[in-house]
Amino acid sequence: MSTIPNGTKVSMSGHELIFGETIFAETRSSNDIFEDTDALRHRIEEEGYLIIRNFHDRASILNARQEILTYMDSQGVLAPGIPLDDAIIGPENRSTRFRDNIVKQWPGFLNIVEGENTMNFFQRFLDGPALSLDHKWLRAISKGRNAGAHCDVVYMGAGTKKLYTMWTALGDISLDMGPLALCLGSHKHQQLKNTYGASDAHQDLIQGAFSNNPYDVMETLGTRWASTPFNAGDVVIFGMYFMHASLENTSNRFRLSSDTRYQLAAEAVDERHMGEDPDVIPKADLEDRKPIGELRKEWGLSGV
Ligand SMILES: O=C(O)CCC(=O)C(=O)O
Repeated sequence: MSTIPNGTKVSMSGHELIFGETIFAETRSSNDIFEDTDALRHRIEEEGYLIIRNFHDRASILNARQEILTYMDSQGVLAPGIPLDDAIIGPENRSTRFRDNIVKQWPGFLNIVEGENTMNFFQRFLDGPALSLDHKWLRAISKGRNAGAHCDVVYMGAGTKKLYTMWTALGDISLDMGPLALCLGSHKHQQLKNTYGASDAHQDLIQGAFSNNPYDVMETLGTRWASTPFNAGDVVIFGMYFMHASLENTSNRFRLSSDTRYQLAAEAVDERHMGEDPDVIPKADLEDRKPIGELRKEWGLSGV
C-alpha cells in the first residue's frame, strides 16, 4: 500500500484536510492477525476498526463491479464512449444509492456481501451463526460528494448494538476518489455514546450526521481523522459507535463501495432494515428533522 506524503491535501464537505497535520495516514491493517479471532476482537475494541486488505478476491469484486457499472451505463450516468471499468462520471454528475430491489438482482454483488467468505468470517468473529441486514447500502459517489461524520447506531440501532459494518471497496479507491475516513478514538467517547449514540435518527426524526465539519469533530471530541487509499476487495469493519465519514470525491471517476451490516442471528434485529424492500423506511426531509446543532447543545457537545 502506498505511503501518503505529508502535506497531501484532501477535502471533506468543503473543508480542506492536510495529511500529517489534520488527517493522518496511520491506519493499521489487521491482516497479520486475521486468523486469530481473539486478537481481532481485542483490536476492534481497542482501536474501533479493522482494516483487512484483500478480504475479497479481486476477481469477485470485478465481477460485482461489472454488474453495477452495466446498470449505471443503462441509466446514462456514466460518461459515454469510455470503457465501463473506468467508471467516468457522466455530465449530470449524479451520485446513486441503489435501491435494494435492484441490488438483489446482482449475484456477483450478493456473493461479496453475503457470500461464504463474508458470512464465515462473521460467524467466526461473532462466535455463532450470523446474519446480514437485508438492507444493503451500495454507493456510487460522484464528484464533490462525501458522507458527513456520523455513527451508524443512529440509523440502525433498534436491534442489538453488537452490529458491525463492513465497508467494502468495489474498485481501487485513491485518496482523491473519496475513501472512508476514520475518526480515531471516537468509539471510546462515553459522552458521545450516551447522548448522540443513544438517539435514533428515524424514530426521533433528527438529522443523523453529527457534523459536516471535520474540524468541529476533532475539537469537540478530541479525536483524530485518518484515511488511506483502498484496493478492490479491501474492507473496513467497525462497530456502531465508531464515528466515520468519507473524503470528498474530487476525481472524475465514480467511487463504488458498499456498507453492509452483520450480527448474531440469535440477537434482536432492527426490523426496519429487513424485508423485501427496506428502502421504504419513512424518511422525513432533512429540513423537517430536528437540527443536530440544537441537540448537541443539550448534550454538552456543541462544536465550533
Ligand atoms: O461510503 C461512504 O461514503 C459512507 C459509508 C458509511 O457511512 C458507512 O459505512 O456506514
